[in-house]
Amino acid sequence: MGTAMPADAPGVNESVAMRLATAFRRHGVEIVFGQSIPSSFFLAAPQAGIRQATYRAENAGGTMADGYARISGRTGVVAAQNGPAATLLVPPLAEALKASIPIVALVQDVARDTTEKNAFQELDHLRLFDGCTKWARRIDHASRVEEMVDLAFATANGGRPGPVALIVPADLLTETARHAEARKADLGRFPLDRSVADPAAVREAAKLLAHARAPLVIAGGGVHSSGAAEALAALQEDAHLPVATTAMGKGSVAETHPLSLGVVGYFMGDGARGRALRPLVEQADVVLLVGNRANQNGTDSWKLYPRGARYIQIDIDSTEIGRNYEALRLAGDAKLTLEALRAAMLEEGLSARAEARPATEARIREGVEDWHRFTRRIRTENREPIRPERVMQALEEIIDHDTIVAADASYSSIWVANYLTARRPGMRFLTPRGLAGLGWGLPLAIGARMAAPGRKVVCLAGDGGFAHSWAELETARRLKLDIPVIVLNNQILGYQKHAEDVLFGAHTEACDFAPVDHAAIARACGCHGIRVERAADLDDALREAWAQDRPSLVDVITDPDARPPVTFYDNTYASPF
Ligand SMILES: Cc1ncc(C[n+]2csc(CCOP(=O)(O)OP(=O)(O)O)c2C)c(N)n1
Ligand SMILES: [Mg+2]
Repeated sequence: MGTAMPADAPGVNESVAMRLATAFRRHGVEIVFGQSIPSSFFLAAPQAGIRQATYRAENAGGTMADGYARISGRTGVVAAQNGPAATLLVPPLAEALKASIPIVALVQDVARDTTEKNAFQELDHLRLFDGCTKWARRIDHASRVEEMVDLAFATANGGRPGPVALIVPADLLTETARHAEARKADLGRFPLDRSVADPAAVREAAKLLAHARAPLVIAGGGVHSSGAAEALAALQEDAHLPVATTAMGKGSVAETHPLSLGVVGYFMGDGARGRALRPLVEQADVVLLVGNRANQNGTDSWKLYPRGARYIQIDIDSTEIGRNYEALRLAGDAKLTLEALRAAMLEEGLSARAEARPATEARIREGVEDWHRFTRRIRTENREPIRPERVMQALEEIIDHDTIVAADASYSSIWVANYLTARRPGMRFLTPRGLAGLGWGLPLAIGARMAAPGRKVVCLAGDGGFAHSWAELETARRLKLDIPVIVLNNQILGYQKHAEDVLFGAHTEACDFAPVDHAAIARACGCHGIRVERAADLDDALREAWAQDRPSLVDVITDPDARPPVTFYDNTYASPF
């Protein structure tokens, strides 16, 4: 049996399933992450030019769609069965809602004439998805397919991007719908519509920044979503503005630029790249937030950003502007608004900025050099158990400006933010900072790899988080994705354990695991697997992993006492530096 319905099978070309697939293709969809259901959709999809990428578990599949969207700039699409499968889409849709990533979830529903009868796996999907999507609707009539699909894509990609759920009853999919409405628009990319902030507000912002004593830009993930990295880099260089980022905004400017502070937030403690740069944030008098929702982690529980400063906020979502810091409102797309701001600043005159530049650059250079010196031994010495900082140094040496790094939640995201360098504006570091859920690393990497043919995508995960998505190693193998996965195997829920120790002076028994051989799990799934216990073997193991044409896993036995530079850990443990 084939995997696509023969095009000449009676009624196929006129089925709702086929029309759905055709409409999805019109919106640029080439891949749908799925597991066969809705079957009539997936059997019709190849004829519309859409392939299925089969996940093992729905929560991972939704996250693959997320990673795909983050890298492709197009809508991630995931499909699932009604009931239990649909419930597993809640976590990835919730992450996408918080991180503003457009996903269309196509979810099958029970047949229309069986609703409210305890049909098999019947569930109120509209209520299920209410809290984790921008929009959830059911298609009830064959005549409304095109309209509803367009509404779904416009909602996902329009304004502040986010996830939507399109619910389709199983019986509707096989119904005949003869008169497809002739629609032509491709609404599958984001940002869908670009709008620029009010020119008067842009001029006012330019004036404030041009004449500030100590201005600072803090860029968030919205810069990547808008494709605004080049525009921000031009503003940084031409208007002589220092730029820091959030974890999701990492790579929105090159961290090798002399005016880049790197990532600022809740990890500016001992060993942080940004530790010595904290005063540059605290002493800023005009702060430009762009695509940055000023959340708890990014602001170190709202203690880091200066209280007395004047804020300017560029955001596509006007409800974010001024939420945590009252701000001059620049509601609009980041790219267009940054371009307008740069032009307005050049017009305003930048002599004060140019004069201040050498001193600002010197402070940043000294801070970063200080960090290099302070962490040199921990990054380069071969200690056992292996220090994560040593792993990050090995990774820093093997990646290039085109590599996409995906990290799981917990310490992995922090190691990446702190120890890897963005070498160009637009370099991507994918972290699940919407909700910081464990298990996102590998599926984010899979989605990203599918969106970036020919590019290297590497995944970093802790052993606890990785246990949420082991099964997807088989997915990566089957889909022939050459992703190196590095597992930081400290045999504990590190963040949980260390934070409990600091906050309560004790931790619960949940924090310690029995030993797990992740390399053996990888090999059992047909992937390449290496276990590394000696730091001296690390670089060769990474190179070996990098050279594979299939997924590879490097299981690094790391120091359970190693902590990234979370600020509130300062002075709570013996210095390892
Ligand atoms: C789905 C989910 N469950 C629980 C948590 C709470 N949590 C945050 S960090 C952490 C520990 C993670 O351990 P591991 O993945 O091994 O990384 P490590 O900190 O040891 O490097 C836990 C349990 C979470 N963020 N997400
Ligand atoms: Mg761990």
